[in-house]
Amino acid sequence: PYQQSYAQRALKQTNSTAKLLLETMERKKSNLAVSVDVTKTKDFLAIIDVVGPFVCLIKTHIDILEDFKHDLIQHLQDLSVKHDFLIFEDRKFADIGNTVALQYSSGVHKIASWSHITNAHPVPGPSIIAGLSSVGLPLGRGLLLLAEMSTKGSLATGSYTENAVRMARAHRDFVIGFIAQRRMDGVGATAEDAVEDEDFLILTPGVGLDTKGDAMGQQYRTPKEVVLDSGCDVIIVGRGIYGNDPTLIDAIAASAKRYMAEGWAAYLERLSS
Ligand code: UP6
Repeated sequence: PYQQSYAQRALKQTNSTAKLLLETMERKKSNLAVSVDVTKTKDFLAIIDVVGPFVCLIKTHIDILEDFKHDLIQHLQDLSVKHDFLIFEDRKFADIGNTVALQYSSGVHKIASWSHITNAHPVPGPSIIAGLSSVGLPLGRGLLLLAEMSTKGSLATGSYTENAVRMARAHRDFVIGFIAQRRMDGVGATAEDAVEDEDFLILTPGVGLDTKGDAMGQQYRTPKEVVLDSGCDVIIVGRGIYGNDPTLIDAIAASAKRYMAEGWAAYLERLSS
């Protein structure tokens, strides 16, 4: 997969959301996801409308909106159609199967009803996938496992990461890939596993062009390091695009364009390397 095009890889995906994401990346020539971590609905929708043309995916933390009302979801879905991107609620589920199924389907946010992709920590073991897939699989959704994190001192390393990949390998109908910092194809595989054609999508946060990190343990690498050197598929960028002022709309658009160009150039260089 490192040297195959997104279009080639789309053809082989069995999960419809994974296929749609890869097709969208190819169509829009973008491997950029913007993480819209703002607290006001007005800023949230304004940012999405302005970065929409440059992204394959919008990543949300829906629970940080202080004025959330359910009609926001319709606006988000309208923007997703208008600009042709998928939606990823970065919920980071981490509980027992029964609880995560309820958190995913119900509550104030009803995530499964609108989010193409969500994610989970593998820490509870395979039952978390069973719980989430009981809700998401009938809806054609996809799940990412957090195999690694971008933060300093992350505990998701070594055998934890390997076991996350094994858990995903056993649930390929629903698990489409990982939040991770590098490719995971074949990681932790034994001689009996048929992993030659394995293709997990790797979505990577901790991407920034102008700084190396923040004051709370975040660590940034460039799109080139992430896509070309580490073989990741989607770059996830938050503050690198909107900084600390979500109202500077023109600067946000310019910045999204810049990250889109950097991410795509790194991908093209990877294909020809
Ligand atoms: N995120 C990480 N690192 C991870 C997993 N998730 O940063 O390992 C998420 C954060 C945030 C976004 O929750 O929404 O990616 C990164 O934002 P930033 O670009 O502003 O640092």
